[in-house]
Amino acid sequence: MVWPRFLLLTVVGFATAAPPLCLAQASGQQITIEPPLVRPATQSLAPETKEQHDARMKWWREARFGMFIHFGLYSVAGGQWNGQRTGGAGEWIMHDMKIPSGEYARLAGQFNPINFDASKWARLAASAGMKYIVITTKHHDGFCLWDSKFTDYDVMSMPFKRDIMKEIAEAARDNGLKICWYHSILDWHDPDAQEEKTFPTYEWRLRAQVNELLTNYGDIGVMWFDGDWIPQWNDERGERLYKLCRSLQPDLIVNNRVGHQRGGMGGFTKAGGFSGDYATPEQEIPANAPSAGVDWETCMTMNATWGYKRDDVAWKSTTLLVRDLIDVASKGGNFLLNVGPTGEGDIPDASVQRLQQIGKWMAFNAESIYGTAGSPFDYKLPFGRCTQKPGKIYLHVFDWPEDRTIRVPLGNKVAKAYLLAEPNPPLELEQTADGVAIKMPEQMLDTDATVIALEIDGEPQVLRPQFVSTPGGGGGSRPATTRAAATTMTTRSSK
Ligand code: FHN
Repeated sequence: MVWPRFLLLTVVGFATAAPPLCLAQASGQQITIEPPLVRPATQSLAPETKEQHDARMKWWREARFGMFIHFGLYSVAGGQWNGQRTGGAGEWIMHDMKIPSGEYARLAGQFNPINFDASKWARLAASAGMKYIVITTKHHDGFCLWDSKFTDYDVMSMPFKRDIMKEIAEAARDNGLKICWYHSILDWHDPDAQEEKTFPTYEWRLRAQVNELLTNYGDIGVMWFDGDWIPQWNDERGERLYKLCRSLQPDLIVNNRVGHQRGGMGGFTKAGGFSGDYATPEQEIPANAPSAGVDWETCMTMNATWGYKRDDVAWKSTTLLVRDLIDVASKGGNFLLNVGPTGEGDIPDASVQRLQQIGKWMAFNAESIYGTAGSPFDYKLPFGRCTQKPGKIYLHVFDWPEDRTIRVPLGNKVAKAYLLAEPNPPLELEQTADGVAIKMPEQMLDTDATVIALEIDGEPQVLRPQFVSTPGGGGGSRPATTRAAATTMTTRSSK
């Protein structure tokens, strides 16, 4: 440890109340910190105009669909410990099976994902129509999947000795995808993260590692923080971390779990809380479109676990996943769909199949998802969902009408209606006082969802049809669509 430089860094870069001794003590290793590794963090961020904010959020809002990857030591365990199965999610096995930290850390010696092929993962995401990847750099168990100078609990100190963040960042870019980092504030491994007395030391290390992740791997799209519910975390620390992130990468987007006021799995930040750049519902889709201007992203598992769990075969159908993507887009949100690779580094076949099938649907229908805005109808359409673009309305038909007629309560003149996947011949349509009636072919083109495109003049003019009882209710206040929650968590009470 080179004191003068260390002191220098503390003053400029990661100013928290950390006593300088902590680093060496924690890992018992002599660490040399290379300036100029850290650029001084500006404690204040220039206020952003709406135009600047919209420009920063543009790629993300247009992307709509991303891959979430939970990969780490828990992938090696695969949901089992000493032959016992965990009742919770794979990535919570250390906590749920009360595995002593030292015992769990021995998994690191077995972490050797020989089949890990970042290009294969990135190609799969791209082939599914996904536009960005959010991968775990460090989950709650504290193990780091990149080359960190601030701990020896990382891949470079293990047999594997390959920087996973480096490889996946390159592969993502080679496949036209944005690379984004998931990073857990909760850390079961770091001794200083367990109580308030030592937490400032951990916070120093957290900021130093976030600095590495935002300095050593090129442009990062999103910092996806998690584990924000711990009692030691608060909005003051969150805002400081947010500013550090944006000072290192001004175009970066940071989720609301950087703060401490998230309202549970619903994922929206309570009024007055520090909300980062967007809300993060988990395993659920809001019943109605959140108020305009609120950016949000639902993250969802394909089975009932985020991290790999050998015996979890509760796979959702492709139809359900395609319709969840559409449902989210129809309410103006993004969909972050998860994969949990095995300890060998393979993405489970069931996930690969579903992503390839979603990719087939997107191959014909992506235009009705990317860069769209949510439905102009503030009520649920009986046949499915709706997204829009200037001059275009996309009807996503889930339920094929018995009388082969789709009725849309739209006052605009519709110039043309056609099946997005089979535009010719255009569909017959009739305009009435109640809107437009579109004649459908006999067979549903795609049972996951068949998309009809309407070319309209001007802004959508929404009529209030008979089938809507209460304004805006779309059948009254429906509960959010919740999919099987992954785990039973004790420490989640505050979430
Ligand atoms: O505890 C984590 C969980 O393991 C997983 O990472 C999800 C993904 O959003 N987030 C937390 C639960 O809210």
